[in-house]
Amino acid sequence: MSRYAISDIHGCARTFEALLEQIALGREDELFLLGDYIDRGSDSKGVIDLILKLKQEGFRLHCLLGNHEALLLNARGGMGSEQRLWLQNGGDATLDSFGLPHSAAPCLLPQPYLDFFHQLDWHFETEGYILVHAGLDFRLARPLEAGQALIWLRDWYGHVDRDWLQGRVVVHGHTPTPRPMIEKQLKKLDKVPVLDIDAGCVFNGNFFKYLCAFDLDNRRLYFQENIETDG
Ligand SMILES: [Mn+2]
Repeated sequence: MSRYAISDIHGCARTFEALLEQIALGREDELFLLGDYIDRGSDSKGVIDLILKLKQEGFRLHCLLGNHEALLLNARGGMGSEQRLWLQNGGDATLDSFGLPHSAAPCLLPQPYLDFFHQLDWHFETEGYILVHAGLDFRLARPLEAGQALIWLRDWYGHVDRDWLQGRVVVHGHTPTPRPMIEKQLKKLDKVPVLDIDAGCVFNGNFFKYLCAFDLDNRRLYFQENIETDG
C-alpha cells in the first residue's frame, strides 16, 4: 500500500490516465489530488469523469480544492466580473469540454460535476505530511485555517516554521516548477520540508509539460510527459 499525491492536472485527462498507469495505482493505495483539475487544458470534463469513475470503482481518492475550482464556484451564477475572471484563467477551455458556450454560467454544468466541486476539501493531514493546493502562510497563528491563502499563496518558503510542522512535510502544487527543481527539493526534504509537485503539465517551456506523482511512503517521484493531442 502506498500513498500518492498528484496536483494541477488542468484538463490533461490522457496524461493523468497515463500517470496512473505508470504508478500502477491499486485499490489498496491512497491517491491525494491537490486541486486544479480543470481549465487551460482541453479535457477538463474528462479529468473529472476519470476521478468520479475511480471513486465509483472503489479506489481511495481524496480531492482538494484548487484556486481554479474556486474561480468556477465563484462564477457559478453566470455573467459579471467573476465569470470574466474565470474565463481569463482558462475557464473557456472547461466550458468547451462540456460543449457549452463561453457565456454559460458554471451552474449549467451537470449536477454530478457541481457536486464534485462543492465537496472538495481545503487541506489534508496524513501521517508525516500536510497536503494543500498552494501553500501554508506560517505568519498566521493558524495556517491551516487561512481559507483563500491555502489555494492562492505564492513565495511562502521564507516563512516555513519547522517547529510548527513537527517533522511533517508540506506537499503542494499551484506554482509550476521545472522538473529538476522538484527533484532537488526532494533531496533536501530533511533541511527544507516542502515539496512542490506542480511540474507545469499545461505549460510550454524548458522542463515543464510534466505531470508529477509523489509516492509519500517511498519518497519517490514519477513524471509523465504531457501526451495531450492538442499540443
Ligand atoms: Mn493553482
